[in-house]
Amino acid sequence: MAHELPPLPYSYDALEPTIDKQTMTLHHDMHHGAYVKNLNAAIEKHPELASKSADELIRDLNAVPEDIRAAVRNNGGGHVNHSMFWKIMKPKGGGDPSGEIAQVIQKTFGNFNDFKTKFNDAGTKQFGSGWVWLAGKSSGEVQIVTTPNQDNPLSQGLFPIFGNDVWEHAYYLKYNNRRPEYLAAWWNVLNWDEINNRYKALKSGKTTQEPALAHR
Ligand code: MN3
Repeated sequence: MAHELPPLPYSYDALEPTIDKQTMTLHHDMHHGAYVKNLNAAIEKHPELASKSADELIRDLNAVPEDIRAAVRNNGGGHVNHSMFWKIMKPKGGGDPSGEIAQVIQKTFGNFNDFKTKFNDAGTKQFGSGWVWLAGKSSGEVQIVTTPNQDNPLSQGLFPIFGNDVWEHAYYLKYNNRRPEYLAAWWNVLNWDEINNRYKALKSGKTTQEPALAHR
């Protein structure tokens, strides 16, 4: 069975006005669609990897044969990153964080506003294409990290609790070159329930079985 593009869990216009319908359509169908297609094309050359989830593949890139390693890193990463991204957003989302993640943010960063400022600042400074994340260790400790291209914290031994896509394809149609404006608006569509599910998965050590993660 090949890797599959997961359907968007809401309609293409559901995140308006924060993220416009055309951006969502292109981003999901074309960009994420291409990562899935290219990942499958790479795996076809090494059928022994067919049973591995995309998470497993990018968690241990050194175990991937060299001739497809870059393709798996970019497209497997793209698949995992975007599968997370659609789910950690929702219509009428946003507001203050709730549950355990709210406590962790307060403990680590002092308060939610300071955390948002640091996260947005890191996303603004990520040169070129990439992602900004809240990533965690299995101990439950969290930190803000950025990754270039479609790299994922899993490849550095950290778990991606949630992240924002700062590739221009994620915001350019509506925000043009104003990345900080997109970063600031994005908090209005966050799905804190899903983010709490991901944090619980991290702490319980069930991150490879967690259905919130991208599987085939
Ligand atoms: Mn993207």
